[in-house]
Amino acid sequence: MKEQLDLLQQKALSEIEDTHSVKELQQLNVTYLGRKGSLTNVLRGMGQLSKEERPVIGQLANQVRAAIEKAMEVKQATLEQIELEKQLEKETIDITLPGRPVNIGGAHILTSIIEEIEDIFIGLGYEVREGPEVETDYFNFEALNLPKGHPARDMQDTFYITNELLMRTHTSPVQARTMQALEGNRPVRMICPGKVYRRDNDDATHSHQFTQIEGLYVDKNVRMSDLKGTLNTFAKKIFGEEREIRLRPSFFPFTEPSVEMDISCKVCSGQGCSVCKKTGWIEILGAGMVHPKVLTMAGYDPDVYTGFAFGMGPDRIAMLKYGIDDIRHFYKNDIRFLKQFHNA
Ligand code: FA5
Repeated sequence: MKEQLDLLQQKALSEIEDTHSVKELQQLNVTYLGRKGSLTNVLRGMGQLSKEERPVIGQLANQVRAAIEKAMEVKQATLEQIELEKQLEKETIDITLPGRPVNIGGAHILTSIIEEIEDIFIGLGYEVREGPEVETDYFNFEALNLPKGHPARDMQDTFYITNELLMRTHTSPVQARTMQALEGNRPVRMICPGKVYRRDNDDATHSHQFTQIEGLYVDKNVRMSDLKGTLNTFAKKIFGEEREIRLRPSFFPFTEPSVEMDISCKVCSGQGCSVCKKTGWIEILGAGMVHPKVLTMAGYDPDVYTGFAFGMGPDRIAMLKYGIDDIRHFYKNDIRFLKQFHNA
């Protein structure tokens, strides 16, 4: 029986040594030490032993059990360590791999140009105001000296929502709103950027939805020369010192006299080319002295206060500044186009 136990120990230790996984080791534990395992099997023959032999073999069996258990413990620790190392190796992050590129967004070109224009006018002492895009017929037209049925309403083909509500066709209603809010007794110096809507057919220079920036300066003794000086300063700041401006007589029902402002063509420096249609000049805004009727309707006394107003199209200004040949690029959201101006 002693040989049997020695043999069992040798076999068990060698098999333990050869195992490659914790699972195999657990199986060996059952095979050798389990209730129906090899060691239990050998000990079943103890009954046939003499009284003297029994404690000797019993002690030996305990030593064999302890040796097998110890070997299993050591092997288990080794196998667990190996498995841990394998897992760590599998989960290692290769910090030398290049990272995935992150797409960084940027302001839309129209947002950038509007902010640039805002900065210029803030520098001249103007405040920035906002007005609603869904506007009343009263503020969009009537308060601007365009009563119902006035032929000049046709100059701006309108999207009506109801008879009294419409999508504003220009930012000029904010003039009337601002003056009314100030109750006719305080000077005004404000600009108002925002979206406007017209039933224009889309082409290279027209969009049915575009942006405008309104400007309004009302105080005592505001003159046409102040308007010219302001627009000249603005044009040189936005387009460069070498650019010239030209004011042409025009008509708007809410200003008298009215003008349109042209800027000397950047492409041909005023010589005449296809961009400026051979004239050397390109129109960017409408302006004029606020009509006395508009001042009166807003509560300002035209014998005390005078003022000028202007309305420009940032879309057209951005096109001129950056040489963009089609206004529709601004609204297509093609990232390849927009990306070019992220640092503009
Ligand atoms: C007006 O809208 C007047 N409210 C401007 C004004 C304000 C005059 C205050 C006097 C005093 P006009 O329709 O010309 O005017 O438009 C002004 C500017 O908006 C134009 O010079 C042009 O730059 C731009 N614009 C007009 N229509 C379109 C369009 N369909 N697409 C893109 N830009 C346009």
